Amino acid sequence: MENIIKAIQEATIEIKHLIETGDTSKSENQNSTGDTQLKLDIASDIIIEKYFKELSNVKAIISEEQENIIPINENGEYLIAYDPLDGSSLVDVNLSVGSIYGIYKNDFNGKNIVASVYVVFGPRVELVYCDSQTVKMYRLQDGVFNYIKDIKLKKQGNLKAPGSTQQCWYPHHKVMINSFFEDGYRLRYSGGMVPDLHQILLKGGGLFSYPATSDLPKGKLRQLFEVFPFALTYKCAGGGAIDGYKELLEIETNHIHDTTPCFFGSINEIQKVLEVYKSHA
Ligand code: AHM
Ligand code: MG
Repeated sequence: MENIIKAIQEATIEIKHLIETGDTSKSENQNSTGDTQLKLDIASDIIIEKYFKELSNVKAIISEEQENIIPINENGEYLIAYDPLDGSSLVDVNLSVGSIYGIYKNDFNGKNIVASVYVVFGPRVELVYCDSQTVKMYRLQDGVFNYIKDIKLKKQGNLKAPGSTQQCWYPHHKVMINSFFEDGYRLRYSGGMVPDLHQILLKGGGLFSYPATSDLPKGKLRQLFEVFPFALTYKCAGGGAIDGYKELLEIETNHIHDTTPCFFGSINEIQKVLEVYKSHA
């Protein structure tokens, strides 16, 4: 696993440079989900693939930006799914973005995730690594990733990051979100899941939601590249991660680009979501 983390660190340093100097315009391609790729998405995908292709303990990789699984070494132990530059459309307005990596064994599904990494590119570059036990944060300083601290969520926080198109929220979801605000929660939503989830983790807790909506009944966020890595991180930080009804890491993946509704948060907030959603099942 150490060589995978090293590869991610090296790719991160190159992607940081790309974000600082690269072209933020659109390419002419679409990814599997139908999003028009930015030139930055494609370039960061190429950087990551270059590093992972060198690793003999990696069996295969799959990127949010590519249609198919890329085999690396038949005898490798690990499978890696990654979103090279999540929230890339925020670079041109200079908001934070991130990379997300899920490391799996045997098969690409929630039950088989063994580690996760995300990187936040903000005023500082921070890398958060979860090995299924602890959640450790590192900061890039003078070209080196220095350990900063372990991350633990409180049982309850006061931040709320409510994603998706509000016009398409189901009535019970709308009532639930309003009730969080009536209870004193403060709105924190940038449109980049990496910085939004990082903020909730570091400020002690709260709730991030990207629900099922009338326009996207299966949500928007992709299971393998975005949802499962953060589900593992939140669980190991002492919080919860559900699709509204059950644990995210227990849901079935039928296709590598499947999406799911998702809620990540401190355990009290996750409990409240379960109560509201169960009463509308
Ligand atoms: P992307 O992978 O195309 O960048 O989309 C993922 C992003 C997440 O970072 C964020 O939480 C979500 O899309 C925001 O979507 P919305 O604007 O619909 O709330
Ligand atoms: Mg993404």
